[in-house]
Formats: sequence, C-alpha cells, structure tokens
Amino acid sequence: MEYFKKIATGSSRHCKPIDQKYSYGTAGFRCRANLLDSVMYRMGILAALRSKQTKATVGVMITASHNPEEDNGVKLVEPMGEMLVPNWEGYASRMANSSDEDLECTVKTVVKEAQVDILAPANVFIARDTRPSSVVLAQSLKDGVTAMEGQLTDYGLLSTPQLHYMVRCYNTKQAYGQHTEQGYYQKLAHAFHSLHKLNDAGGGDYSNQILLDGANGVGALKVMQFLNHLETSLLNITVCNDGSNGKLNEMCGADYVKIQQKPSSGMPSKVAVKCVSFDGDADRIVYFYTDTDQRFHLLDGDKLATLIAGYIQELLTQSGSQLKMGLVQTAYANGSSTKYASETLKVPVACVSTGVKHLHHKAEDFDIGVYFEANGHGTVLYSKNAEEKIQQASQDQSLSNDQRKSATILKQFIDLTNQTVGDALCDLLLVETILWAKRWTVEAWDASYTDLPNRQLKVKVADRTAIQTTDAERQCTRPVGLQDVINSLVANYQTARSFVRPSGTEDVVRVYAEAATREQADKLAYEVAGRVYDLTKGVGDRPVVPTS
Ligand code: 16G
Ligand code: MG
Repeated sequence: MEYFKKIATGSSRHCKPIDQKYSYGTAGFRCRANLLDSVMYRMGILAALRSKQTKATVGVMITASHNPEEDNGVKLVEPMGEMLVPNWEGYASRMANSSDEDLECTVKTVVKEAQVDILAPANVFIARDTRPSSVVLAQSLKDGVTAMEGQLTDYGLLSTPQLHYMVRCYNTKQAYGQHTEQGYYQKLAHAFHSLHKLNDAGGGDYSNQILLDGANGVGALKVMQFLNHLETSLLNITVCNDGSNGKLNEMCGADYVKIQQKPSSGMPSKVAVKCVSFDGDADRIVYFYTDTDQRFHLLDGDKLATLIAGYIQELLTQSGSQLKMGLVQTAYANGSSTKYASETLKVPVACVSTGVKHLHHKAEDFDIGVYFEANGHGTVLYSKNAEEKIQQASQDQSLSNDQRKSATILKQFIDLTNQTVGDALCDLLLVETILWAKRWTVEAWDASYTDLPNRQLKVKVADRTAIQTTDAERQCTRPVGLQDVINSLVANYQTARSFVRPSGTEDVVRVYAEAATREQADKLAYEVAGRVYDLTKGVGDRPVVPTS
C-alpha cells in the first residue's frame, strides 16, 4: 500500500542510530537531542495512527522539560488532552526501537493489533519548546505525519500545557475554549478578573507583586504574552530568566529550586518578595521567598495542593454542596502536607506512583480531584457531574446569596484551571486568587504547616532496573533485603521516612529521606544511598555523609 512505501522512503532520511535503545519513560522519550531524529519521525507516524484510530485530533509536544538544553524529547497528547494511554506507550517503544528495515513491518503490526483504520483521516497538532534542536526535530516529526498523509497544525512555540489545551478545545468543538493562543489567554484573564470582582472582600495583606523565574524557556515568553491580557493593577509580574541572556534550565527553573532548595540565579534577591519558578516547558511551578533572616522558604507542589484543596473544600462547604473532593499525591509528598491535608483539612488523600499519568488517573475517582507532585506539577479535575452541580447551584434561587456566590466562585475556578495537565500559568493564577481571597501573604500561606526537612539524592548504579518497588513506590521489593536495611536505618531517626526508586527519566536510582531535623534528613539520605550503592553495584564514588 502507498502509505507503507512512504514510510520506508522517509525512514531512509531519518535513520535510527544502530544499537541505540529508546524507552518511553515517565513522560515520553527523552535523551540527547542528536539521538532523536528517527524517534521524531516515527512518533509523527504513530501520532497519525493514534488519530486515525481515535477518529480525533491528537498532539505531539517536542520538549525535554527541565532537562539540560542539549537534551530533547517528545510527548504524545490524547484527544481529551491527557497523556498517551499505556498500551500505545508500548507501541511507541516498539516503533522507536525498530530497525529501519523493520519499520514498515512494525507499523503494519501496530495497525493490526490496535485495529487502526488506515484509510481514516489523521489530524495532528504539534508544538515545541525553545530548545534550538526543537526546530529541526519538528521537521522530522512533520515528515512522519506527512508520510501517513495526516493533516498538520504547527503551533510553533507553546508551553506543554498550552498544546494539551488546544487539543482538548478542538476535539470538544470549542466547548472547552478556543483552540488558539489568544483564546487561551482570554479565557484565563476573564476568569481571573471575574474572581477578583467576586471576592470583593479580598486583599488585606495580600501583595500582588511577583518575581517570576521563566527558566529561560517557553514559559517566560508565554507569560509575557499573557500580561497583555491582564489588568496589571491586580497582578504585577516581573519576568526574570526570560531567555534573553541565560541558558535554558541552567541554575534556574522549578526543578533546580526544588532539588537544590535555593533561589534560582538570575533573580534579584529581595526579602519577603513572592517569587515563582516555572520549569522549561511550563507545566510545573513552585513558589519561594527569602525571609528577613535571609532564610530560603520553598512552597512546593504540596503547599500548592493543600492551599487549593483547602480553599475548594471551603467553597464546597459554603455552597452546601455534597460533592466529594480528594487529594492525590506521590511518595515524595512531604509527610507534614499529608498530615495537614487529612487531619486539619479533613480531605481524603491517595498516594500513587510517580508520574502525572498516575496522579491524573487516580484524581478521576473523585467528584473533584486535586493532584500535585511535590515537584510542582498538578491541577484539579472536575467530573462532569461536579461541573453540572456547580453550574446549577450558581443559579439556584432556592439557595442563599452566599451559597450561590460560593458556587459562582467555583464555576470561575473551573475556567481558571487547565484540566488536561498541570499548567504553571493556571496554577499561578489559582494560587494568587486564593491568596487574594484569604488576604494572605506568602508567609501566612507558608505557615499553614511546616515541611519536614528532606533530602533527595541520586545514585548511579550498573542497572537501575535492579531496584523494584511496590505500594506506590514506598516499599522496595528488589534487591531482596534492601527494604529491611532501609527500615533499620529509618528507625534510628524521629518522624523519619525514606524510600528508593529507579528514575523514569535518568539512568539513576533516586533516594528520598525526610526526618525531624535537616541534619537527620541529610544523614539518613546518604546512609540509604550508600546501601543502595553497595547492594546494586554502584558506579563511581560511594555516597558518604558530608562532614560539614
Ligand atoms: C517526569 C514526569 C513527572 C515526574 C518526573 C519523575 C510528567 C508530565 N512528568 O518529569 O511527573 O515527577 O518525570 O522523574 O509525567 P523521575 O522518574 O526521573 O524521578
Ligand atoms: Mg515540565
């Protein structure tokens, strides 16, 4: 058939490096950009196949998120804006790893197994981050879509959540919004402005000044565009690390701030000023500030999750709603946040494995599911039932004015949320709306609970798959005996916890530890890392507890 001939012709221009093995990791393929040409071409083909099979538009985002600028990656977006379903991740891996000669045959197998109607039309939306390599890789991707005679819309530079949004808008026939950048900004600005009007008692000690670290990436550019739609008297954002000088993610960005537990470079150091950091593709956000004693305070995904869940819970109570809300976290959630959510906010908390797809899936179990990873990726999902009930309540004349008002605020909250995936810009606007409504400073928010000191380390080992886990990654089942060792180390400290897991994005094993004091958390993390090194053939220097 014509299609299959075209695949082979295209493949000869996008040859796979021999012996290179690719795996569809936590969030797509990610590695050095110079190894990705063949992967992009094949993902163009795969996206077209998925579009044919679902009879809907799908998306492909070219980005390696918070990784160094030299890396790149690719993530596929499902018709409702979600992440690729697991069985298609398998097809993606098979296609990426197929030799050039076998590619045609592999595609035929996927078509058969997934029951793709090869003659159906295909429509693919694509976008890329600011990495220099993304331009060339976008062409490889287009070649793949074109080989399958798919239609293409190239949005050029977009944040990852913006592309997810466009796909959902288009497939829901604009019920979710316009599938344009202007439409996205207008929807958010309208909801944000409306919420300020509704919360007319807001303000107080709230400060509308924000210093924003754009990670020298696409998020900075998009925030600057959004500012044209924003009433600056409500929110005054100064964008730093906008890409004009620094390098993408280099000593800046949400991942740097979270892992290093210090401010990004490239930002003026001002006491008590609210700072936010986006990651390289703007699907994560963390807040931070420096206090008068020059101490750094991080407000990570857990603090965002509890702020947002707590406020939605208040609105539900005030509106007299029976809707059930839940919070979804991972093992990385700080123990204090889990305790605060379940004991103080009285919100049910679920714990799942790392990776947005797992959190997103679990959040769908609730009428309203708030999910956040500690690293700052998260959003809120509203079930169809919840959206309808909230809409009805906002117009129900049998309710009191206050009840109706709370429901109306919730309704605008839905519009301010990107329900497809975590979106740094939407999350920022949600947080600022809540802080305004509660008349809170960043310090007041921070004081809602105190994080347990924690430390994350990575250990290089011969084969990270030697580590296997269960119970949402909180228990280690392989190598045999490692969990007992972790348990006995943890028992030496107060309020301590530690777990290990193989990374899904890097060739390392990750170690997490938290304890009552900074010294204890650090010591425990290094001790566990040392034992991981011993039991799984560590590479390079053995981790040792730093002396200073
Ligand atoms: C990816 C995931 C993120 C996860 C991280 C873990 C998405 C969109 N992103 O960035 O959710 O926390 O990987 O990385 O799913 P790790 O497996 O290397 O620890
Ligand atoms: Mg990201």
